[in-house]
Amino acid sequence: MSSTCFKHREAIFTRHEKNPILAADDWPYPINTVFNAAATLLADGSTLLLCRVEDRRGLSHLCAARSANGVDGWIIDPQPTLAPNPAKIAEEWGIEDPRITFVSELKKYAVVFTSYGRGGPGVSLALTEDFQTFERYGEILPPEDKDAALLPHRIGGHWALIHRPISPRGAHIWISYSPDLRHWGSHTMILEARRGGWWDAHKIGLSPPPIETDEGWLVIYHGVRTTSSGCLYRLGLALFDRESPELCIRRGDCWVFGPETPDERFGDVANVVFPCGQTIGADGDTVNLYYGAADTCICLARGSIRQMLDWLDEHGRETRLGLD
Ligand code: BMA
Repeated sequence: MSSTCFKHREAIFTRHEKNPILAADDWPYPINTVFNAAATLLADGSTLLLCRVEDRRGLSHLCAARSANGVDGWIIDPQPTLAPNPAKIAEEWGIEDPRITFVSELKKYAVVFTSYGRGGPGVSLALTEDFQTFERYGEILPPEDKDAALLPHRIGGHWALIHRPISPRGAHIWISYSPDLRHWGSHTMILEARRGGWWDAHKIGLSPPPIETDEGWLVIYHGVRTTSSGCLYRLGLALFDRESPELCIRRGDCWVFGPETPDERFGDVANVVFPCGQTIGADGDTVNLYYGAADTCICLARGSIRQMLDWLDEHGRETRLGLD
């Protein structure tokens, strides 16, 4: 084995002592659970989480929670902020797992989320300036596809979307390009689920939107291990070329974060950590990672971009599609 990450002891992410930072009891209206939140910093420096809220029918919508420090004092919208569109069959069973990207060219936030209908999960897009009114583009990539986020600027003149279609080749991470955010092509697989006993065998997906660094796009992705008592969702790291994000430069062999605490181990879906958003601290290095715990509540863990890049330098390796 070429990687030595099994010798690595320092933690990449540190859990916040106030976890869980948001749960169903905090909600201003009756819900079942709140988890898998997108995150962004607003112009005034406050944090907005766009949370996946599951109602007591089992269907999800998105609801905004705002906080000055990103940890507590959340002010939660009194009703759903973005609800499934009743006119769209693709959203019949709800909308889930948003990712937010601020697009400076448009001066708007792009919210990419999973729309869930009888065709399966697909990728939908809405643009907003204020998280009050939304310009809905509908389903931009058909089922079965999810775990998508837009890159914050064009690459070679085209918008770029990372996503996770299910194809006969499996559940791998892809990138697609578009001239107008509506028509998508140049579909390219960029990171493959491994096979066999690996922690990220058979099913992987993008977690929060990629972080742009001088060394490339830093990607936190989830891997799913199927066991005889259910699935285990854990997180790994990979780095992609800044100008050609379809090229994976390095990928870690070991996971860097997984379910450990009771909040993460027990809930509606046990043994799940599932981040859909992060904010970057004023130092330009601290990552505030917001993750759903056991599909039941929202937790926060902190990491460092520099430390993740160093870890990939030391423990990551080049990967070749189809060969791992
Ligand atoms: C995935 C998504 C997530 C969920 C996870 C664990 O497929 O649906 O929303 O957190 O499963 O249930």
